[in-house]
Amino acid sequence: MRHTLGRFALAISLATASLSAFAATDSMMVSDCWIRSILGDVPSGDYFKLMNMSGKSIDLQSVSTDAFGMAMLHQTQSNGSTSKMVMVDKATVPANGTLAFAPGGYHVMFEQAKKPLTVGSTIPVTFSFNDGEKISAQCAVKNAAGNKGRTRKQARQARFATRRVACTFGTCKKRPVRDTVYKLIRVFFAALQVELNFTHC
Ligand SMILES: [Cu+2]
Repeated sequence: MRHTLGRFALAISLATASLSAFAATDSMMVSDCWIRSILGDVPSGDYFKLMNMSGKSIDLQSVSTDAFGMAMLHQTQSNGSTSKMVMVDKATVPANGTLAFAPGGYHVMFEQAKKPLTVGSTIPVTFSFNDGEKISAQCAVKNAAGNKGRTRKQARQARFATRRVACTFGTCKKRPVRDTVYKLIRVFFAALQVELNFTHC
């Protein structure tokens, strides 16, 4: 009973801390799940955290959703300067440990979207484990930059706008060198019209 209460308290505190949805069985919890929406027919990455609350290691074997025709477990492996993506048939979550699916590491690749993704919406995703358990979690659709609606550029502009307001009221820290450098960088990229491209992983 005490164990169950502790687990409940843990789940509540985690949910409060991250303000994000989670779903769990007795032994496993899925949290912070999000799907990267990329325009066009580019595969979408799915990222989340797994927490194994049991004394045995558990393998994530597959992930599925009605929103996509295909889902694969991938791992980005890098050796020095190059990195490549390999398909894996499982990802092991250590006993009483966690495993993060995150850009640059383990990720799920969704392909063949049934309909265009809407940033800000959620998609139900089912996670299947080798102990026979399945967990259904709601995954937030975010844009390529990994936030709920702003592009990287918009987020940066918002930060600058906040700072401008603070400076108007004389409450911002003076940082003339950094501001000049940022301005030069902005002018440089604006001149080049550089657009950052993202891949699903
Ligand atoms: Cu991949």
